[in-house]
Amino acid sequence: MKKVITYGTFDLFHIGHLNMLKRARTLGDYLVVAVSTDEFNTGKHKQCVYPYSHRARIVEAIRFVDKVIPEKSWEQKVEDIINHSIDIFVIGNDWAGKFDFLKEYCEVVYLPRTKSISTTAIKSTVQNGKSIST
Ligand code: C2G
Repeated sequence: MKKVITYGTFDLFHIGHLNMLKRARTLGDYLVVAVSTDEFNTGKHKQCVYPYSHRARIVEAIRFVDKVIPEKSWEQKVEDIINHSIDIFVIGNDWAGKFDFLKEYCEVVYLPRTKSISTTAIKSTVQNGKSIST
């Protein structure tokens, strides 16, 4: 069984998140998603709309997500990869190169982001009373 892991905040869950999780899952047979805790997001200077418990439960409800764990620190990735016997680490190419040090432990794959959607864009779209285009 090929196990995949990915990390993220997944606030205001949107199609960009879904595309990433689906593509990550299709690289293997089992997908672990580490969702950033509220405390960790403070360190990322990210103020979430949804609290961790909501973000984790939404991700957990996705058919092709097999396990959700909390992301509490930048340093936990190596331990997660070892503890969960991960074969592939996947994340968006906005992080390209940042996690190459994990190549010692597993395959590292950076996938293109979904264009023209982001949590930030959603927030401003809602504030302006507009809607997201397809
Ligand atoms: N993503 C995407 N397309 C978008 C928006 C996000 O493919 N339009 C991907 C990101 O590249 C990332 C995942 O969805 O792989 C989650 O994105 P965020 O919730 O913004 O997570 P981030 O802040 O990048 O946290 O330790 C790593 C960090 O926790 C990653």
